[in-house]
Parts: sequence; structure tokens; C-alpha cells
Amino acid sequence: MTVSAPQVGIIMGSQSDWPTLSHAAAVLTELGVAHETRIVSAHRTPQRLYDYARTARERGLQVIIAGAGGAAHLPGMVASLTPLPVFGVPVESQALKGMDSLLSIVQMPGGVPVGTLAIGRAGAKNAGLLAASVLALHDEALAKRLDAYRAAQSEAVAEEPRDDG
Ligand code: RP5
Repeated sequence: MTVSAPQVGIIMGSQSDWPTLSHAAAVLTELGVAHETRIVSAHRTPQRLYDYARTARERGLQVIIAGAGGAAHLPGMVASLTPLPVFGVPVESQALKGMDSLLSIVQMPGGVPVGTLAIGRAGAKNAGLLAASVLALHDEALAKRLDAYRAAQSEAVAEEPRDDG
């Protein structure tokens, strides 16, 4: 069996972020996109963050999804260290429900972009879909799988609500 090199890196600040970021991984798996997952903390493992971001492109990654909560510096720091597109996922924090994470990630200064998604599970899922869309620009087979994903999603929506739904 051939194992493809990861094209998408999914990183998160803590093990506690995995229940959220796992939704990005799940959609990439569903679409057949090779990816890797790592815990990389801007605060607790700064050297790991630096090394990960600095070597990401040469290792063949094309997109990075970075999720963090609270004082969520991870996506911005990664974006400052790599030319790859970075999608940021604000993890829902207990104290402030992820508003802290969202504002930490979205308010980047001009010149260092982070494409910021919604707080929590929907944001993680959409980060996976966006990463796949970027890769699909140069991958016709993946573009077809994305089209099929969307078609199935539309097909699954009933025209009328049910009482037990
Ligand atoms: C951030 O602090 C992480 O991204 C996580 O969302 C938050 C809390 O981390 P833990 O205390 O749960 O490890 O760095």
C-alpha cells in the first residue's frame, strides 16, 4: 500500500483542541486528502512551533490548518514563519466561549494573513473543506470528489421538515 506524503498539516495548541480539530481531519480523510496532525503550542512548545513552520513547505505541505483557544497565537505565529496558506480555527474556550480565540486569530495586521474560520466544530470542518478546495485547483480527481461531496450534501437536505427530525 502506498502512503502519500501529507499535503495538509493540522496543528493545535493542546490535546484539548483535538475534539474540535478532529473535524478538519475527518473531512480530509473523507475526501482522500493526505494530512498529518500535531500538537504544537505557541506558548508551551515555541521551538516545536518554529521548527514545524520553518520546515513545512520543504516537507511538501501545501496548506496548514491551525487551531487554538484562548490567547490563540498559534495560527498567526505559524503564518509569520511560513509562506503557505494558513487557515485558523478558533477553539471554543470555557471562559469566553471562543470569542477570545476568534479575536486573537482574526485580527492579524496587514501583511500576514490568516484565513479565519468560525468558532469550533463548524470552523474546523470548513477549514478542512477550504484546504481541499485549494488543493483541488491543481488536482482534477480531488475536484470531482469535492463536487460529489457537495452534491451528496444537497441531496441529504429534505424539502419538508419532519416532526421527529
Ligand atoms: C491554548 O490553550 C490551546 O490551544 C487550548 O485551546 C488552550 C487550553 O489548553 P489546555 O490548558 O487545555 O492544554 O494554547
